[in-house]
Amino acid sequence: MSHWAESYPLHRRDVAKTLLHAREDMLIITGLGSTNWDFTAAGDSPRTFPLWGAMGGAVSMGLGLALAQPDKRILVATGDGEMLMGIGSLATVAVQAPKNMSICVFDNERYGETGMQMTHTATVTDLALTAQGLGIKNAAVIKDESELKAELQAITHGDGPIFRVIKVRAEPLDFVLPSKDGVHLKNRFRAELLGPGAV
Ligand SMILES: Cc1ncc(C[n+]2csc(CCOP(=O)(O)OP(=O)(O)O)c2C)c(N)n1
Repeated sequence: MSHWAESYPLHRRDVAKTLLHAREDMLIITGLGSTNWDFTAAGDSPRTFPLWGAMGGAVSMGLGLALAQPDKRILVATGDGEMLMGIGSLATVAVQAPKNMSICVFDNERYGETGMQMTHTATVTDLALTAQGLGIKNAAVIKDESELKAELQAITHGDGPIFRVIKVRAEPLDFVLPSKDGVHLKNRFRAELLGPGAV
């Protein structure tokens, strides 16, 4: 079993900050677990929808949003465990090919929330190659800050679907929880996107 992830240079909270800094009016779906805490720590926003459950559903939710809102840019930021659980959704993204959608997997090679058990990516599984095999040709791995900087424009404005695995350090961090009120989270997102009449 590989423990290399404990010394990967990228820290997930910094990655979330960098992506938020570049977001402009991008809509962001975060997967349950650490990406929720990362994006809340970096700056909660009504244009961010944190999933509290539905493990494996983040990409499907982002795809629905991307198809319904073709003029808006959509980012799904989720964990490797969450992505592995919903891996089939990438095949549907590939077939639908939304130009306005990017997916960033924060890959710490661990199931963080449940105690840092190793996921498949700690050993032999390569999510970027998997995405390519499922039909998302623009898929790659980001391993350090210079690669992240170089990829920001593609993630925020490039021709989707874009899939990036961001290798982040496996590190235990404080929980920074978004609101647990799902109705509130849904309503604030809908109001931000569609106006107050949508709630
Ligand atoms: C269907 C389902 N199975 C298991 C869980 C328990 N669970 C919650 S978060 C999580 C791990 C998430 O791991 P990952 O997506 O890699 O996130 P990170 O390591 O970044 O926190 C698990 C197993 C769940 N919420 N739902």
